[in-house]
Amino acid sequence: MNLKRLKIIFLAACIPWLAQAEKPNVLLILVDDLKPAMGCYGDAAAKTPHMDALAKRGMRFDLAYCNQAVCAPSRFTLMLGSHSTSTGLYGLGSQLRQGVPKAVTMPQYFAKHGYRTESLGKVFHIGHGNKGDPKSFSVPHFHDKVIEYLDPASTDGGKLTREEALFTNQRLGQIRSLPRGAAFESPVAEDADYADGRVAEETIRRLEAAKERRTKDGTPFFITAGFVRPHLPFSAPKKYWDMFDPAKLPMPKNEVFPKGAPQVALKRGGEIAAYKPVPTSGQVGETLKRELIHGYYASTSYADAQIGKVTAALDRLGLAKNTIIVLWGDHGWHLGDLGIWTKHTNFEQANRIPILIIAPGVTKPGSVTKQLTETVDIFPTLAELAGLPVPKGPQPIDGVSLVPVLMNPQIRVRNHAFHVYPRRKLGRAIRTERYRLVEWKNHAQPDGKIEYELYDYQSDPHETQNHAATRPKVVGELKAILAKYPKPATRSRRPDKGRKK
Ligand SMILES: [Ca+2]
Repeated sequence: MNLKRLKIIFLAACIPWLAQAEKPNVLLILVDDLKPAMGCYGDAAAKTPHMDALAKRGMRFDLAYCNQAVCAPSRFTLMLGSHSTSTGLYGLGSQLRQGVPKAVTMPQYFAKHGYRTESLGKVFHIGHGNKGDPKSFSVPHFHDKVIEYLDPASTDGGKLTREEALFTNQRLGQIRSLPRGAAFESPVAEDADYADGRVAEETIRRLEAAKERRTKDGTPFFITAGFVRPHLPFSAPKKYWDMFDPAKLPMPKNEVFPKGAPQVALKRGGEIAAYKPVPTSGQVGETLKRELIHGYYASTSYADAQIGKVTAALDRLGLAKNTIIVLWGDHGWHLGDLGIWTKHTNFEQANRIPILIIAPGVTKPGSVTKQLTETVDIFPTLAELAGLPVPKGPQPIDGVSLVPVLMNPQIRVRNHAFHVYPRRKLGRAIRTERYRLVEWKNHAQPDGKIEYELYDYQSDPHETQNHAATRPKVVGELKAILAKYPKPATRSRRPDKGRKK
């Protein structure tokens, strides 16, 4: 008997639904721009009781990283199990079916194996020329807004704002002629006055229908629910803002770039400056800084409350015992640390993400692992948990299954995480438990200058210093890991002129 067969028998013994040949359901919860600013990750300021409760039910991944810190590419890596360096899908306007026409996405793969797949809210990035991927789902996508305002003052009295236009594929060639919308608003409002409340309500209706279907004909479900806060603008009902005393929120401690970091790695302004009253230079004053941080925490609590409604419905319907739940943030967020706001960097705060996995009968409640994890690992992990064959693409599958780790948090299936961010050069990063190496290289100019960053999270957790010049041995070891990665795919063309968001 070979090892693979033994492993299947072992797994079948461990996972009740494999033994009974009964497929588990999957509920994938995506949260836009959510860094681990959550109680369960030790953030004392955060108020996230529902996500904390999820962490208590399964496994928390403490060293989880996105593969690229921007919405659309990050979601492609999740849905394909492929790095953007394998597909060329680096941009907000990158088109999945142009770049990888025959790709079989994770939900498509589950559908091929008898699942009914559904999607609600922000799943694939829609906007900047992108329209989602109908092939991935059994039924039409339930679409709702990302950029949303209730207060007319936020939109110059109801005008179409730049970000609203970008996220709804309107006036894409004339974005600069449109007014900026507000960075935040806090009206007295009901949860369902904003998209996340409506997405939660519809997800609950879908779960109810899925339960009936499962009882009637045994069809398992794969439902992906995408929540948009804490993505900007921080539009959330006042009651969530009122949960915080802004004077007590943590302010950034280090607001300067790391010493010795190459220019190409750095960022000022960008997305944050697309919202008023942020100065167009992107400089954020002290009062505004506190308001933005307040908005991020309030928006996170609002999203958390919607997630709580969905998980309560799962329990009420008796689905929790055979439903795998994954909670994932699409990338991290700079809250003024290093003087940077939003994402789009290769630094720790933009790339570290929350991942929670609850696999009934596999994960122990309240377990925690320091296994380095990437977004691309979720596809092969869910496939194995569901007893499906190992996904083979046709797109390159860069992820590894985390099932051994789910069964034992001490086990290691990889020794680093890989992520990238493209600027004038492509920044490819290797994150180990202790270090991060970033290589900035223009692959179209092999003789061009290559620049390196090295951060040591043991001695310098806040990235105050680039150690690349003084630690050649460590740089050499990490470069050797990077050298094993294939040559990065060239960028798939962007059909529009939308900016990075
Ligand atoms: Ca995002």
